[in-house]
Amino acid sequence: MDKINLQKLEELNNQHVIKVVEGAIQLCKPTKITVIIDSKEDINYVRELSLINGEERKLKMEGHTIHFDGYHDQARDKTNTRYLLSKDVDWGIKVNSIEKDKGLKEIYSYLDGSMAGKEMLVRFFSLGPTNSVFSLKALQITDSAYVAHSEDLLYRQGYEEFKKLNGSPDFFFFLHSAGRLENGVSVDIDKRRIYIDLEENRVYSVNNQYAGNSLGLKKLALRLVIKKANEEGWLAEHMFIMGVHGPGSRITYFTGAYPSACGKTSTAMIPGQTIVGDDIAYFKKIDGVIRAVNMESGIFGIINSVNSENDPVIYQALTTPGEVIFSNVLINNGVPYWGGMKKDIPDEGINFSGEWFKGKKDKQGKEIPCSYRNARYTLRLNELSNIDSKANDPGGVPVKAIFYGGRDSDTTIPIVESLTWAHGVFLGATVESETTAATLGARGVRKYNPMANLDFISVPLGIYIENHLKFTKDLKLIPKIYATNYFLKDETGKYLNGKMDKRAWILWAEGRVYGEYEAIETPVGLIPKYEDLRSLFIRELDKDYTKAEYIQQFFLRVVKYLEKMERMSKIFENIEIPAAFSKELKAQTERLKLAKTKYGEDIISPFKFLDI
Ligand code: SPV
Ligand code: MN
Repeated sequence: MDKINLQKLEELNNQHVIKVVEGAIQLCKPTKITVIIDSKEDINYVRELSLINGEERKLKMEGHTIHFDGYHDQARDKTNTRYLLSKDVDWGIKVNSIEKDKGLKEIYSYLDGSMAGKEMLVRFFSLGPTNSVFSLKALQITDSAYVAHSEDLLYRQGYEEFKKLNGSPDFFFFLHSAGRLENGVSVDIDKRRIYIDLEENRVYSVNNQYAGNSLGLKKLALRLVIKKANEEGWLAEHMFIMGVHGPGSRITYFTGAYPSACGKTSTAMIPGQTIVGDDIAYFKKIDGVIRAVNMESGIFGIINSVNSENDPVIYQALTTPGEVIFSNVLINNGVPYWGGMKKDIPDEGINFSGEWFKGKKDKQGKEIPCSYRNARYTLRLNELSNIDSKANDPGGVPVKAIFYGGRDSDTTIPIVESLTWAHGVFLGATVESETTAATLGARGVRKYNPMANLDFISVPLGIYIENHLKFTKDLKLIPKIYATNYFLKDETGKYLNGKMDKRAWILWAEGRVYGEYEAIETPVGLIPKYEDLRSLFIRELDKDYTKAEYIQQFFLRVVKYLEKMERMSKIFENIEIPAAFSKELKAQTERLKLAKTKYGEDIISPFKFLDI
């Protein structure tokens, strides 16, 4: 390392940082080492490097670039993401793990010399706002300028934050190598590994570039942070945060968890509201109030179906000058195109499969779309006109309501308010969702996904749930909890709701926070009254909302719900869970059975519950 770079490291006065960097150098054997600090010049250096090394290419629009991930590296690889464990664990959920010594040996062998002929970048970030009780420190070492550039758009700079550690080892460490590149793309995908060491607070990732696999600070950090949060009594969740704009100038902060590709970003981007974050939130109790921060400062969002109607604010950012990384879309003549953009798509160009033409088939004979279903854009939140004024507030925002939901085509109703906090935790912990293109593997398979966080939970599920149950102890104000479902379908497979209907539901929930709407009590919780939704649909969406639509959407599908309760009982019967949670499961099952007997029907009209 040259003198200037060494000096940058030494100025941190932290022997632990030096030791970690030295270890990474010895292992990866880079040809050049560059330490990046919070300065504009350094950040710009990374951006330029990504163009020089070919991981990104300039597009026509100023500030826009394209990055391609390998054809088989288009989503999170759950199979090769493993915890390094020195002894067996029983977390009550499926844990992908490898014996620590064996795993380390394997990943060290892939990382050994992985940066020969390449440049190692040493980066410092803050997870959460800087100068904040929420802030955690993260050290990222990578040979991918694309990874480092993405992190500049998605996270807050942390070199100055590291100085505040005063020599302590209380930071996370992420070591990544994209491995061998061809055309700026990782090629040794069969040797892709992501190994998480919860004891050492570090993650190794090799032979990949897709951000969910490569960026230390995104889902890799989340796993480390969930463990830390659970030990310290706070929460780290797979959640958006938004300001919901009620009547007058009232802003009410909501958070919400949905599995990947199930509507987190589109909810946080509902027109008329303001966004704090779209993916990962930290929650702490401060002076008797739950406050939350976005641990990120940008969006790594799914681009398919972003168009001027569905998401005008993001569409504007994607079609005007400004710093944006497009990934895995179609490029024709320096212009990006993607599915569902509501514009004519050219018949040829370059995409994630290389040279592309309309009708091109993969090895199985399946047509290759112009953009991959999980193709993405990366940008800073402050590129967006609807960023909330408190998005970077070190004290976070006060949380008044929490949403949970999944992609459920046949069981759960569009929105229901929990009866109590414990019932709400139960609703969150029993989320089921059909799989999407955000992870590799089959799509559309119903999977249990507690708090939409299953992939990242790094402690026993019972402890995770217990931590949620007791989180509201001694609070002045307990947030309301809602379970939502945007994906209910009729028998012919048609969605029962329009994409924008969630705007009416969220404003109903906002009014409920202030007791402005009455609700109907059903066995699964409190649902909106028809008249209230009708006036919200007119006010917010200029849409006539018929009684027939309401009934079809809010029919209580008792048999389906009971089947779901049975699936849940099976899942939980072998897990050590808090008694308060088992009580909720039993009570909801009993209420459903009672309703089934009382009404003698498999599906019950919401109006029937009005006379209870
Ligand atoms: C998700 O899949 O939940 C994402 C994208 O937010 S990533 O985790 O980075 O793959
Ligand atoms: Mn996510």
